[in-house]
Amino acid sequence: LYRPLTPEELGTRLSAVPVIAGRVGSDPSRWTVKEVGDGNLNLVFIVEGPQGAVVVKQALPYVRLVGDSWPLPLYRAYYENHALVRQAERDPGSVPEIYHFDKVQALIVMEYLSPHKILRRKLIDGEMVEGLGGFLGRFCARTAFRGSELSMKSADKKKDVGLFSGNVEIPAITEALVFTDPYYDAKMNHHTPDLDPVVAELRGNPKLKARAQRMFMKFASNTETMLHGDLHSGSIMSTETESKIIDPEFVQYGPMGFDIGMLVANFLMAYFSQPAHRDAAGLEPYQEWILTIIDEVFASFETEFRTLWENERTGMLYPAALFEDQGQPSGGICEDLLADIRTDALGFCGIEMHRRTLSLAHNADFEDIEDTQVRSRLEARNLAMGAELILRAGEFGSTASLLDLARQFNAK
Ligand code: SR1
Ligand code: MG
Repeated sequence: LYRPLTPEELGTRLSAVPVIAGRVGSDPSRWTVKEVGDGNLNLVFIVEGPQGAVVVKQALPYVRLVGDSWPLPLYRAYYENHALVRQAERDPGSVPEIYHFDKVQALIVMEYLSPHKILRRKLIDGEMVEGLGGFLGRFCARTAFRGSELSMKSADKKKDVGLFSGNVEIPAITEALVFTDPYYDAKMNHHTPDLDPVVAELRGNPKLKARAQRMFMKFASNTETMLHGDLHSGSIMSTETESKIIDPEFVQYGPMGFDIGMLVANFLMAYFSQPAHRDAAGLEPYQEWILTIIDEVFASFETEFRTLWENERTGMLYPAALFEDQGQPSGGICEDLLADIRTDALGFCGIEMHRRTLSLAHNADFEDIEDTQVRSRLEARNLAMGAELILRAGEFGSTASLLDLARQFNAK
């Protein structure tokens, strides 16, 4: 019954869906349909008509990046839809509005974000986004806190963990491509040739691999909260003043530091790749702007988390009665938890920085650099900082020390 859509057939096949007809117009012969998916997995169509536009995202039964030799279940759209519903509840306005979900066709019809552009592209093009760090930090804090037993009733949380545990093959991608493949000569890996000596050094470091495996264990075995699961700059769409989070199909329950760690890694990769994208005059101010975003992400995450801790601690964890009733403020305990989340985040951050240069799925920040000597020089800085973060994750109590380390590697 499932059939992938084509731009030619989409009008005929979806004209009877009331919400599409209502938003785009009832006569499909007046619709224009473009397939614009440039991600690794799905089809994405923009459907425009006399009354407006919607986006139709449809899962393919295989990994688009690789082809039908790598099958992938369609049910991931079901989990993505559930994730979007929860994110909209936990951080209203942060994700596109969902209009319709069709389980059999594995498709989601959602708000067309315009004039938004994928953030990764904006970062490559040197564009700034107002309020970006604050928005992202608050999203990570709200979804982390409100998706955990700090806020949820234990029974609801357990039910939800059960629901999402059916999403097996998608986390398996992260388990292989993010946590395992970068650290050995896996079949689908590829890297810029000049990096060979750097890669050999990383893969020859047992301490580094053991730390990465420890982070992997936390990712695989810890169900603290519902994660976005793939929060990179390709999963964010922005205008000059507004941002939205898209694409939570890698949703799973996992450690609170994972999303923020991935996010920061993608800003660091944007930072390290800049010398290939900017002329000398614009380079330093733009790189420094990227670092301010990282600072704002951590600052707003922590501020928002503290506010939620004070006002919304309605779950079974850290009940106020255990502390305040005995005249013992719980603020210090929240700070300890935030410090643990930051340490985890920086470990995950280093691993994401490695996998985007060593494993299967790279990113345009580096891949768009045609001169492979320039690319490998910048990627080497990224790999070296990633290794420091994995090995010394607990040593960056202040974001300033993290940003200084980035500046040091950038100057090498
Ligand atoms: C085979 S999928 C490769 C990558 O694309 C997604 O965006 C995830 O980041 C995944 O690791
Ligand atoms: Mg994606």
